[in-house]
Amino acid sequence: MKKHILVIPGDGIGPEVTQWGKAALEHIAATYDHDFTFDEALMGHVAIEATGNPLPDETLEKAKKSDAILFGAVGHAKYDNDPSLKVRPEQGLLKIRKELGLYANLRPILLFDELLHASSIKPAILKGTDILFFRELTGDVYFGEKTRSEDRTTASDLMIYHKYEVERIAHKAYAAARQRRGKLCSVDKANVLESSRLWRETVQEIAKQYPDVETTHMFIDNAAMQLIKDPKQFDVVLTANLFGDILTDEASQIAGSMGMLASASVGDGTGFFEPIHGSAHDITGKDLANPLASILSAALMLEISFGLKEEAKTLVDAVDRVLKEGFRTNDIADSTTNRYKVLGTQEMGKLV
Ligand code: GGG
Repeated sequence: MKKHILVIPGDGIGPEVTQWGKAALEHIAATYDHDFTFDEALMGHVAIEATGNPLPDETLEKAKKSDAILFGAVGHAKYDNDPSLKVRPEQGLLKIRKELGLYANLRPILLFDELLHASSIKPAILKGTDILFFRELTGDVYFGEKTRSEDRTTASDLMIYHKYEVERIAHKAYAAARQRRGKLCSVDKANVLESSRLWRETVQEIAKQYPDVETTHMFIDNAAMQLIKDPKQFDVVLTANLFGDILTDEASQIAGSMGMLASASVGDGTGFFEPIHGSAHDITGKDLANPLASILSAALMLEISFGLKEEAKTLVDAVDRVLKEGFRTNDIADSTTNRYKVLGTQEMGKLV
């Protein structure tokens, strides 16, 4: 198979981990005789530094022409400490999602048995958890109008959804639920928010087209609690942009670490694959980052964008084997025991 892949390493630990997602793809190409070609582009803080723009035109053009995109992370502490800065790295990520029509962000909570003890949640509660989150990605407060009063003492972010935005991601989530355990839980805050009432009404309408899927609705506050109390109750979780962002960071603790969770953003155009973690400037350049989420993002690319299921499984199995052999990066090592072999980013990437 011939495919052209754009790699956007981004900021902080992005380049360190993306190097291994790309290496995994190269290894798969060599092993299975595929022809994968690669190009690279800037986004985020590094792009602002080089061009003044978090998403340069050149990056967007390359993205539109590629068959899939492997991305690292965006962000820099400088912007967090100075909220008055108008141009921010995250704007690049939001814009590329919008421009490529990437409205559905799939975040599988893949729980490797070997990591049952890496979580602070009891293994008996976690074992058997298998959740697929559908986070809406191009609406909500992320894209609604933002205001700040002249005296700078009042601010607002518009939480806005259009019916078609809920419909299109709901169809994708229902289609996935059909292929899985046939359960879909839609998460909202319909007791308080009008945009959530539209969300719930729309999901209820779409549900009628999928009578074989069992639909439930849950308020976000309850969902956050249920996720750590009884995660096995969930199969597909469908939710809005902000709620999905928060819930999946919480869910990463089920998988043992933020460093373990991969994601796929899909919609109208080129698929976009990235770890859910951010740029983690506190550990950048220290060989401490976990490259597994990038490798697992490469696996999602193989399966979702290229339909290469066996190749994707090869990568997931490689991660599983390395964990079974007792190798860990710092974030998933249990400091109370010395039975694990703790590796840096480079060694872990090479081993997989
Ligand atoms: N790889 C994910 C990443 O870079 N996250 C940083 C970030 O600011 N994300 C915003 C979002 O996912 O909505």
